[in-house]
Amino acid sequence: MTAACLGLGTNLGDRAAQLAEALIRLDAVDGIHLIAVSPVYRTAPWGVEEQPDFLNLCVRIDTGLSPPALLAACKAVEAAMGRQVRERWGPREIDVDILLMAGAELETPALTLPHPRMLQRRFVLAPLADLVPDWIVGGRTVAEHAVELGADDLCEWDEPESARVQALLSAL
Ligand code: GSY
Repeated sequence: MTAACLGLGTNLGDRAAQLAEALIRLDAVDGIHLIAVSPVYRTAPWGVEEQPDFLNLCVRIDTGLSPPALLAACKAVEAAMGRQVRERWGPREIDVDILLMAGAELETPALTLPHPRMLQRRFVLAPLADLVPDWIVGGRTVAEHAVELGADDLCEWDEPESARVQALLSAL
């Protein structure tokens, strides 16, 4: 089993319900076991500014899957939830990204690990620092990266939506 972290985001529809559904679908995959889920953050859209705010969270898993197989599982969850192909950086029903896999550094056309842009995005680092503050990426802890990135856009704990996700997950 390998420890890994995924980042989830959504800014269309019932966002908390979609985060919970994605987590339930991931946990149902053979070879993926949910270990811990971060709080939910309400975050300013990155990339294209004229779109609704996102809800983001990170999840820690144990997995027996290889990186390409885990990527395929993440894409299958997105497809099963009806994710539409829209403009790059545009709105989306659900996004499931692999951020980190313990001991894995790779660069292929389909997948780069650690995630190549995770250290520049507060919507990734804030929930990730809640989940695995001591994990080392690029020679520093996740918590250190989060502090260094600073706070200049909306990225705040959404208590009601965190509670909704937790309640929906209690079905697990
Ligand atoms: O890269 C993931 C999708 N995405 C997000 C996101 O999840 N959260 C925020 N705040 N902005 C985003 N822009 C894109 S694209």
